[in-house]
Amino acid sequence: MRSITWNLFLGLVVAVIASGGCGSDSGSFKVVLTADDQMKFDQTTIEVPAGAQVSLTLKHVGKMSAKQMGHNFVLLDEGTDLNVFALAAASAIQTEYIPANQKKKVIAHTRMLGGGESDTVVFTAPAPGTYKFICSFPGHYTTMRGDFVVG
Ligand SMILES: [Cu+2]
Repeated sequence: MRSITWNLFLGLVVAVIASGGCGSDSGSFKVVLTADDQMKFDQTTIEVPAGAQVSLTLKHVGKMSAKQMGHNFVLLDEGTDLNVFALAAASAIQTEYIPANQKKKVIAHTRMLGGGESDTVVFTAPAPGTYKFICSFPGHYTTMRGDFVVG
């Protein structure tokens, strides 16, 4: 019983350290974004300082598999036509819905995740401006999109 309590306590400490939210430490700016089985990100605006090294973690907090309800985070360059990108992405199943012919438009992206999974991508924030991020799983970008503001 005692060890169960202790393990629970340790688990909590780890969870608190791991959760983070938005914040910065030693040069890297941490962002934690979640996605769920309702085809939604928990944030539609992400703000980061210009020039920051961004460490962005996407957590799929749902239960569905990557085949049914896969989610990723794809940050697109300014001026990217979302409809054109998403259409190309929809047929890029071999490359986790990152289309090879649109790769130049991708600033950073995570893996495609199923429920319970997470992935972190580290990248340097692009020039100040407002960029779009989406989930490139077929059909998801209509609800899973937001502004990535570098300021
Ligand atoms: Cu998705």
